[in-house]
Amino acid sequence: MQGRIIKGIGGFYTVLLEGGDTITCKARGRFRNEGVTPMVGDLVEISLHETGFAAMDDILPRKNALLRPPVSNIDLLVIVLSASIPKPDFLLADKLLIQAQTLHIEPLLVLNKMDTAKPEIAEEFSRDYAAFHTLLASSANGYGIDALKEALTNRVSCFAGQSAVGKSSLLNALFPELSLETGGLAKKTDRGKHTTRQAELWPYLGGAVLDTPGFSLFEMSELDQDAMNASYPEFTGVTSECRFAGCRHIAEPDCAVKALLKNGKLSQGRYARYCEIQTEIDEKRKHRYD
Ligand SMILES: Nc1nc2c(ncn2[C@@H]2O[C@H](COP(=O)(O)OP(=O)(O)OP(=O)(O)O)[C@@H](O)[C@H]2O)c(=O)[nH]1
Ligand SMILES: [Mg+2]
Ligand SMILES: [Zn+2]
Repeated sequence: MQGRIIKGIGGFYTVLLEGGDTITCKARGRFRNEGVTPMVGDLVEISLHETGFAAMDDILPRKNALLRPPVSNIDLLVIVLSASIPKPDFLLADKLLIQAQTLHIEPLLVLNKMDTAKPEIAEEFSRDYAAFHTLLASSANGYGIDALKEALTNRVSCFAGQSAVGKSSLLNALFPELSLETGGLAKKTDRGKHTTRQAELWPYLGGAVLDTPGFSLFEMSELDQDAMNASYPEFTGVTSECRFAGCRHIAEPDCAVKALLKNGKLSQGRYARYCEIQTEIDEKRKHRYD
């Protein structure tokens, strides 16, 4: 039988089978010998024994694997931002978009807390992310929840974004029976800690969702310019017109990306943050072997 690992605790794995049943099983000893650790998200082959015991026999090839949280085979990255408090961290959103692109995960940007939205934030969001799939929502009054449900159907999705934007609250709005722990801002700034800790996939509408504590997929220093270009749909079709091959679109002359900016076809904010990310990547590269 085939299924997907949705939870792993102390060497026991909960596997979701086609049809919606779950079964608990142990990984075969050979995984340990081969240095393979099953991950939440893995598609696995399992066998049932007469004793009622189930064993995990094989792990199917992974489409992608995230470092933290350790999960695999993610189809959709739901990047949640807040339209009021906390002020949206657009730089983090841009970094997550780059990471999603690099890992072949489709991104969906959700601006939550629309019930208390500052109009200028909603405007900036819509302008900066016009090239992406976006959604306005409020877990408090249910606005946008049906559209979010539709986006999640039949996919394995991961919720990411800064603390207190309402990731767990959106999940609670999607699954009223879940009642995930949510936290007020005051509680969080006390200890600067995230409310959400463990990694677990929740079966949902033919797919599954994951609420993630902090998020770091890989070292950005490993990115090359082609990967950067591919992460900015705004650049599509123009980077080949830059004078220099491998143009980084910062200080180079005759740069087609800077021409986009001049013509108002690329947002000032997106470009400023792009430059900031490039600088950060350079810094990381420099200190790589420190
Ligand atoms: N006004 C309003 N408040 C919301 C909304 N969604 C969440 N909140 C509040 O925002 C606070 C943080 O929500 P959480 O769901 O815990 O945020 P989170 O993103 O899961 O935070 P971490 O788990 O720390 O990463 C809570 O006090 C929620 O009640 C919303 O749509 N509107
Ligand atoms: Mg949470
Ligand atoms: Zn350029």
